[in-house]
This record gives sequence, structure tokens and C-alpha cells, in this order.
Amino acid sequence: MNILSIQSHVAYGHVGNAAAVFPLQRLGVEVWPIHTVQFSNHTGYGSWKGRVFDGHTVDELLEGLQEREVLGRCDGVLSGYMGSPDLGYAILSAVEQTKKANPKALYCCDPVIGDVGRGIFVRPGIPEFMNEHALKVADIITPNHFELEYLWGQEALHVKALKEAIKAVQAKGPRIVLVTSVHLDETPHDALDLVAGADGEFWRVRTPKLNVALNGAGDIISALFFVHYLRTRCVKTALGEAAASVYGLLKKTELEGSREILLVAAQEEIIAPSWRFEVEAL
Ligand code: PXL
Repeated sequence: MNILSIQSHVAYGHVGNAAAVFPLQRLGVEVWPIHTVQFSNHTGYGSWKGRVFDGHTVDELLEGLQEREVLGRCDGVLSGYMGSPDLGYAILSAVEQTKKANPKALYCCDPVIGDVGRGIFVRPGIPEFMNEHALKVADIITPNHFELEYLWGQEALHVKALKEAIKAVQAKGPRIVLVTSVHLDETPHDALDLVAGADGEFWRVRTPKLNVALNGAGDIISALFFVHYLRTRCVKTALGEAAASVYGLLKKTELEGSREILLVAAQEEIIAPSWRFEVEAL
């Protein structure tokens, strides 16, 4: 399996491609990373060095891949944090070229916009870009609870509203929606849910809330959910596998008190998770 992963990259630590590429490789996938930014470290530290690339850089790399005639072997495109709307358009053009070369290829878009504690943290124009353009092209999206509410335009505090939100977002394009960091009124205070919806069905996994403040967990969840879905074509299985691996990585990170996800030290969790959680129909 081959996945084109168009995301940010950091030299130190694990977000974007620096979070997604290794888990995919550990699962035996060939990854073709294209970096949309290269920073010293993730933005959660408050300061960083490096630069945001432009759409032209992504276009150029796609042109090179076209010359190699490899896009027909690409099974999926994965995108995350976009940096600028200009990069967003280049990513959607990459998706279009890939699907033309391989009509069976799927596009998984993590619509990174913000989260509950921080609000919107991407550049102006990105939230609208996700809502108006990326959703139309995506087969799978992986918003967190905050991003789902943004895309729906309303708060989702109960299961019923969450399902409505997922259905409303599906009506804009993606067949599969994975919502991360779900915390509803009825969610126990010491738990977090992952909820996936596809074809009128909804699935939930509940995991204990961990005492960690980490960046990049969402990038790993999207990558793992995408590859497990591509392999099994089963949303329920993909949800269970992704939840177990990410929980294992984060649990071991919590035990060590690390500020970065222990992606390398805890890599066994990617292929043989220590903890498993039931996937329930919702
Ligand atoms: O995890 C999302 C992400 C992606 N890319 C960069 C980031 C972050 C989160 O902090 O800083 C550069």
C-alpha cells in the first residue's frame, strides 16, 4: 500500500508528517511524504523557527511524481494542518491528480481548525476553505469535537446532536466521519470518546482520559484510522485499531511524563496494542 501524506513537518518531536509517517511505515505502508511547512518544533511550544512552503512547492513535487508515473499506484492521500489556503488548493489539486490516475484512491482530510481549549488556531481563510472546498473532495474526514461543531455551525452536546452534526457534514461530501476528543454532557468526566459515522451507522469507543498535554495525537489517529480502513474497508475495525494504538502510545507517554509522544520508544503499540476497548454501536 502507498499513501501520499501532505502535512507539516517538524525537526524535533512528533506532529504532522513527523507523527504520521513512522506509524504508517511500522504498519508496512510505503509513505510518500510532502511537507507543507518545515519547523524546528510544533507550535505548542509558543515559539519555533522555519517556514511555511507555498502551494507552488507542492504543485512542483506533484509534477515530479507525475513524471515518475507513480500516482496510479497511490491508494490514498492524507492531509492535515494546511498552513495557508494557497496550500489547501495545491493539496486538493494533488488529490484530483491522484484520483485521476487511480480512481479507487481515497482522500482522508483532517480538517485542522482548532480545539476546545484554544479556539481557532489556524490562519484566516483556512476554516472557510475546509468547509467550502476540502469537504467536497474528501472521502473521510477526522475532525475533533470543536471542528465538527464549526463545520456544522452548531454545538453538539448530546448523542442525538452529534449524530445530526455527522449527518449534516456527510451531506457536504465525506462518506466517513471520525470525530475525535468527543466530550458530550453524558460522557463521564474521566473519559473521552471517539465516534465514527458511515452509511447511517455510528460507532463509539470510550477510553480513559489521560493526564497529558500533547500535540500530534490527532495526526496519529487520522493516519492509523485511514490505513486500517483502507486495509479492512470496515469502519468499526478501523476505529478499534486506531483507538487501541493511540491509547497505548499516549498511556506510555503519560507514564514517562514526556512532552512529546513516545512514538519510537512505544512503537510496539502501533502493531500490538497493550490495551483494547470495545467498539459499541451508538
Ligand atoms: O498536530 C497538528 C499540528 C500540525 N503541524 C504543526 C503543529 C501542530 C500542532 O501543534 O504545530 C506545525
